[in-house]
Amino acid sequence: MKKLLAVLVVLTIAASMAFAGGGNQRTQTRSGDGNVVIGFAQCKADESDWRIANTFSMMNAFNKPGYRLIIADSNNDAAKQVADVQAFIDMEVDYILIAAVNEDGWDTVLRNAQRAGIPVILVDRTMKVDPSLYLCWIGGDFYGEGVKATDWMVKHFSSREVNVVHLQGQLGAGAQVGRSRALADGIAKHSNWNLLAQQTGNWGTDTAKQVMTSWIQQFGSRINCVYAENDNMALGAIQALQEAGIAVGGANGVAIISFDANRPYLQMTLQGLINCNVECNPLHGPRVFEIVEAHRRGVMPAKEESPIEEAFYWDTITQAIIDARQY
Ligand code: GZL
Repeated sequence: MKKLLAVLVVLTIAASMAFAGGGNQRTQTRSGDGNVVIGFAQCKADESDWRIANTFSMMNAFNKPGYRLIIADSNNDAAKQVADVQAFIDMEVDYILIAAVNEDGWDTVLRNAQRAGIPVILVDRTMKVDPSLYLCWIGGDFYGEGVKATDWMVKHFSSREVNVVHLQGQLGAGAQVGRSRALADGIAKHSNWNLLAQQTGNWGTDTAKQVMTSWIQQFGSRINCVYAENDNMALGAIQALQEAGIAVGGANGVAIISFDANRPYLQMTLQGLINCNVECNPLHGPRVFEIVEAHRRGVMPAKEESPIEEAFYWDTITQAIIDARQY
């Protein structure tokens, strides 16, 4: 899958049937072939199961007559991603979509896009810039997702001592910033919550497993909660605990909190290996396509938009719930 994705990302998606546009300014396109050219700056197309679903959602949504989607994969290199966006400006694409590796460092290049008259849409990840520099943002409420998780911790642990270790996403990514802040606020509010350790697992299973293994050596059975900022890192933590012979999940094992709620990990929630899995919807493609289509007809989108997201719990999830999921 990852190899296939890597190949596909290099290819530009061109359903190059000429778009016989007429009408007002926005129906005109800049490319010589009449296609609406979309430059998508993706952070790292295969950084996680979530990101793979997100990349395919975008590719499928823009695989339509009259559109050409060009994906630039920054491999989670923030400086390269800014350069990718500048390259899209120089190519005079019609729209730029960005899933930002990092919240910071975007002012200059977004001003360049604005001067070039190219609308910018933020997909998934937030940025710390003046909102006038982009058309709109669509993504999850990352702080709200974190609060769903800490609310579950209150219910599960009530007044018992909580010794939590925190596997963070890539530092500076909007999702990491929001989810981490929610845990920090929870720890500040509850005197029986102790943060034993905190480190990035860069959204990946292998890195998370290494980090968790070192924490098990350091803290052993004192750890009774893992706050993992995505499914892939939760899996790494579970693997490390199981290899150390430590009980995972359920009512009495080390409590596992995860984010994304991709189907394979909801299966693990049903098995009780993950206690609380907070959804973050990766399927932004169709909505972003709608926003572009409407904008070309002169319709301005809302500045911010977040899909409805749920949380799933080991003691209430069912197979029917999982089977009904889209991803
Ligand atoms: C969330 C997204 C995060 C996912 C990770 O919106 O930015 O990036 O939680 C993904 O799985 O890699």
